Amino acid sequence: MSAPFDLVIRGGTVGTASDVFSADVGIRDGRIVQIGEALGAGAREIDATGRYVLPGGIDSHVHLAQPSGENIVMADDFESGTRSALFGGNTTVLPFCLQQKGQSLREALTVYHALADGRCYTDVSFHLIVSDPSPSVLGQELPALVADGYTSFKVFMTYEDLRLNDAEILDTMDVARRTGALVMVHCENEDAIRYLIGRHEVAGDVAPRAHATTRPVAAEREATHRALSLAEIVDVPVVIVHVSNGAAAEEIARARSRGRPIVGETCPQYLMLTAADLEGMDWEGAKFVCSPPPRDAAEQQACWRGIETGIFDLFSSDHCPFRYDDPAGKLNPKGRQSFRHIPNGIPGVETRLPILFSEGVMKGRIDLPRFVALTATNHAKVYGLERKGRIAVGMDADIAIWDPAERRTIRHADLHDGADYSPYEGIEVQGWPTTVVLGGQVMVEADRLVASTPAGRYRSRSLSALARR
Ligand code: DUC
Ligand code: ZN
Ligand code: ZN
Repeated sequence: MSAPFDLVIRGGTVGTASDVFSADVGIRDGRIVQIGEALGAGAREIDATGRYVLPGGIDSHVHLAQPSGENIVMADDFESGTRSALFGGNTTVLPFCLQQKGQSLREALTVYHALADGRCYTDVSFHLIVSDPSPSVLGQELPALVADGYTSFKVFMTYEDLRLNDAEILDTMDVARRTGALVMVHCENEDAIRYLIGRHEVAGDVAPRAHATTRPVAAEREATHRALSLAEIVDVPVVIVHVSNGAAAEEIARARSRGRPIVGETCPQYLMLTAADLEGMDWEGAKFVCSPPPRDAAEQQACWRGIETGIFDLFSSDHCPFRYDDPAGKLNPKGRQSFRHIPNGIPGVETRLPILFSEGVMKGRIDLPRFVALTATNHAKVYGLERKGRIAVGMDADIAIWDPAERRTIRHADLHDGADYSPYEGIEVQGWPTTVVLGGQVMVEADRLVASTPAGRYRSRSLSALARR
């Protein structure tokens, strides 16, 4: 008689967003089919004694193969980026599909699907970036794409070539109101930033550290307040992405106290880095240039409070990798002249989970269920991934098995992304996802990629649980 399960993960401690308990997990045809004690045999078995059996991470904010300016090349394509994500305990990532000005969203998606199909080591789904909200995009394309399972889109309040004005943001939010899609907003006031960049350049203050001083907390706080107000006026839920400081977090808390459905997201860089990191000698600070920029120790503590108290629902990497020592990366010829030409973004998809596990769970700031919620379950709920983010019968068998005793020092040499550095180099962590299972297939085992092919698939999404309220 054949074994009742394709795979049994036996004897581990299962963690969900609500509970922690000892159980075996039985998997068949890529799904979790039974959870309990002393399950029957599996064609394959993993002994998880002493380890945590958690939902595979869902990183709902990554950038892969995204066009990033003339002669600038992102360090990760879908193959290297998803491989790195997988080694970091993730089984699903949500990269952005960027609409270039004048381009249709369908054209942009055709390009991204061609880049991703057959090359991914995790499952993937796309958010759209709306940079050109023309009448046809808002009237026809976007509603049709929402119906096709592209149920979230991002708008920018900064970057000359991406920003939407308030009228355009209102019109784009109105598509969300009509379709049930979810809007994500990058909140920084572009005009204030332009003004400060001008002042710095006149003063000859062009080193990487000026990136932080030209994008102050006030520029993020004001834009966050405005985005929340616009969402309130249209009456739609909204995701405030990559929140870097306490004042912006307070805006979220205040909007919630008015009954607004708001999702808050923060990222490892706002817990682990500060603006002082941008002061490295010989342009090394370029390694930490991302937007919003890292702040100071007090803002790090404010972000931790947001994680501990529930202001933040999502902990994402905002993986946006560029090589440092590369003319197509951080040290491009113009970037060596002025901070404003240093591409914005840092790598982090592989280190997101170990950092939060070590700094959060192992140091007693959050418990294991909160870790699971922040890194997997909430992402699935917010972005409409109905069969993901939970260890429960019927769910996709996307599982990361963690060794909580494993101590590592983060070294880029041990990571798998396409960049040439990690902003977290030298940080010591305890706990690592040593085995990763995607759809019932063991992909990573004992630090080795054991999958012979990139088995990740594109996943269409339902409407957000928030929009369906
Ligand atoms: N916004 C992001 O979401 N990622 C990287 C850069 C940026 O501005
Ligand atoms: Zn952004
Ligand atoms: Zn981002």
